Amino acid sequence: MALLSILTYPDPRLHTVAKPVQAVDARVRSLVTDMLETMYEANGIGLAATQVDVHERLIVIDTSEERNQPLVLINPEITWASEDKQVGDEGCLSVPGIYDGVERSSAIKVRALDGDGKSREISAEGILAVCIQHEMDHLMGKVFVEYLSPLKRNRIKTKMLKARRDTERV
Ligand code: GNR
Ligand code: NI
Repeated sequence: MALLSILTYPDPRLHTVAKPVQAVDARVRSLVTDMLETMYEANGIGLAATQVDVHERLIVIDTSEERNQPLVLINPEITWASEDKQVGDEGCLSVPGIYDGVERSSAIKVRALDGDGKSREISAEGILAVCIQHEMDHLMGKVFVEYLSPLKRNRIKTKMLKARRDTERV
């Protein structure tokens, strides 16, 4: 097990488009373990491989209150998305301290391989649907702040760069 470091916006590597996972082998299972550990340690409800600088289509999620229901989605594809949309406040481990509204489909169906390499289709609504859409955006190189106005996004960018400078000065 190992904690992985999480890239922070505006790191250009966050805009990399991930490639499919070729095989759910020992390397991938070990990455899943490390990503789950990193997500739990950071108190996040999801983590995409992109955020730990691995550009493969793999995400881990746990939206349970008890933090004991890990969900592993490998090569996820949305097979259905509701026309009905909802705006909800989002945050991101790669954009710490920033929360703002993003419009997403209220319900989705997703086909993906699980941690054992078995194909599954899951239906999601509520925070799980939001989280899956947020994570799948990461795999496409998209960070949620890109849905905000250019003004807000630039303020966030400046704030993040300043925070980075401040920590580097210590
Ligand atoms: O921990 C997280 N919380 C969250 C809250 C609302 C909408 C999306 C998320 S995902 C985020 C973890 C993260 O950055 N995943 O990429
Ligand atoms: Ni995120």
